[in-house]
Amino acid sequence: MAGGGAPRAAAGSLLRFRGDAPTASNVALGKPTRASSVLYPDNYAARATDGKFDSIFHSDTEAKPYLVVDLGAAFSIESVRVMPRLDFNSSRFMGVEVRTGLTQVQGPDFTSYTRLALFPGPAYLPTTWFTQNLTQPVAGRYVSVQRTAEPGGLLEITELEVFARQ
Ligand SMILES: [Ca+2]
Repeated sequence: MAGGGAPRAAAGSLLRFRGDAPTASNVALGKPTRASSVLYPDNYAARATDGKFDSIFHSDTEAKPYLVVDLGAAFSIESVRVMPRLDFNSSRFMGVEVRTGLTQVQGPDFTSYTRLALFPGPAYLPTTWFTQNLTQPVAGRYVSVQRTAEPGGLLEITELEVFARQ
């Protein structure tokens, strides 16, 4: 064979150069999700991880409503971000904690998990991402999002994204 260099990537394969680090991607997308309650049947938990801005998870009124996504495996989480409601009710987004752990916790007490973020809120229009970039990656499989503001209320999440390298 002419040239004698390193084998070339087969046609159609992902080209990756030596030394490249994989880019962190949203590992919560499409993953199984559950919630403490759902106010309307169409606003079930997985609406928060479906990748769509025109669908929303909407809890009932509770002391500490929450949402939990199972990433399916442990990841080294580098950042998380949450998109509240996109309309005027975004102001209900208050005291929202994001935590992660390696084992399933039923809830509503997620204090055994590592806290990744506390977004005091409220959100104002136009609604934008609430983002927390972690100084050190945190290992986790289950990611909880919980309204901790007193008194209780509603938790409404358009999207939850969890970034890790795969
Ligand atoms: Ca959605």
